[in-house]
Amino acid sequence: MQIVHMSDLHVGARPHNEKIIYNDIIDAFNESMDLVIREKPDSLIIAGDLFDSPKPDNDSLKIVINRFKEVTNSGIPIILAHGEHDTPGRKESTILQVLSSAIPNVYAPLYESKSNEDENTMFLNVVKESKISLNKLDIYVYPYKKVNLDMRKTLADKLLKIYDKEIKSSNNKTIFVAHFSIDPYLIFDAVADVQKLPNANYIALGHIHERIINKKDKFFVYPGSLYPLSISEMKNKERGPILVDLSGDEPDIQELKINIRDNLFARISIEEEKDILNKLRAGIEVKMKGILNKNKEPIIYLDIEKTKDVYSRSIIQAITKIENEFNVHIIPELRNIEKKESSYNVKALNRGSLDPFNILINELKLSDNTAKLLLDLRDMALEGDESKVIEIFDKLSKESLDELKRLI
Ligand SMILES: [Mn+2]
Repeated sequence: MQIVHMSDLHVGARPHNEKIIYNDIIDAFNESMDLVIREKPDSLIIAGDLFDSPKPDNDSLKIVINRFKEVTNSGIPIILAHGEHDTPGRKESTILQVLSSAIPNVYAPLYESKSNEDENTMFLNVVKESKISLNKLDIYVYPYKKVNLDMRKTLADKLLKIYDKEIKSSNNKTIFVAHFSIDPYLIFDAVADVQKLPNANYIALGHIHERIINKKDKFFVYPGSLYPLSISEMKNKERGPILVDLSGDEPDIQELKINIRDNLFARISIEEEKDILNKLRAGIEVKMKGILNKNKEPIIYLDIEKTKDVYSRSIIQAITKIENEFNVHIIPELRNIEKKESSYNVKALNRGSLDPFNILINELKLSDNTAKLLLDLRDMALEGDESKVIEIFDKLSKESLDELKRLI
């Protein structure tokens, strides 16, 4: 008897508005579904955050529906737990319930309380209705409620005891599925401590984006995020679905691997315009030595500290050059050195077809000089440098007045 356990896929996420990561996450999802179909487990369990949003974009939705149909058509039922990201804030049907209505053998239990039941009856019903029985396997899906932490703690205190009781009374193999943190693994939003987890044969968790495999006392697993969604998630090297064999006394797990590109982090400091290229090159070169996946161009999150004499735009232009030189994708974050006390970040500028320099020249037919002055004006205004702003205004009125009048 085998199941596949996944969590925190975050399909539809587009961190830093990067299309490359959006596509990567979809690739990671597709690759995982290929593995699931290949392994043919008795069920696929997703312990929350299948989607990054309660209203995913249509492309994400279409891909998930098509792949889920393939999975269920090959005889693998899918059990979905609601997560923080794919549960809507207000009372309405969830996207997971929509999937469950649309595709046979997709389950997404979420208890809706009835007005006439007392509290104890309700808790009992929550637990009973969260149970999915599939061929000698009882799966219990803990409900995710979008309420504040104190309320979720109170709920967990009551529900986990009832789950434990119910699970003990089962004659089948049991799986408990939940999307929450537990103390001491992630304290800040833990709903209970680890001892409170019910005594199921296997506990399929989600929410913590780091991979945790615990075999002592209670057997539980956090598969971790399928793809690194931020710099803090990069240290996780193991990514992919968890294959769990429940035939023996103890679950036997196998970590299936998917092939994602490297996500790295580098930090550089630029003090003068003339150093931009060399500093970028040096910063990237060091990181390129540590690349594990040689087949896919890596993503490098580049934290750039700069003095205010260095224009953001000059850095962004140089980055495009460095990306081609090293075959990397850089996600820049710019900060001014002088302004450490304020947390103000100079956001990276748009590149490619939306490059504002190109727009000013090609669309508005401005000269290079005027376009440069206007962008400098924008940069200096963003960076709050009043004296530079006045200086640029002065230049514009001397050198570009005729051009600008033409635009009015
Ligand atoms: Mn998540």
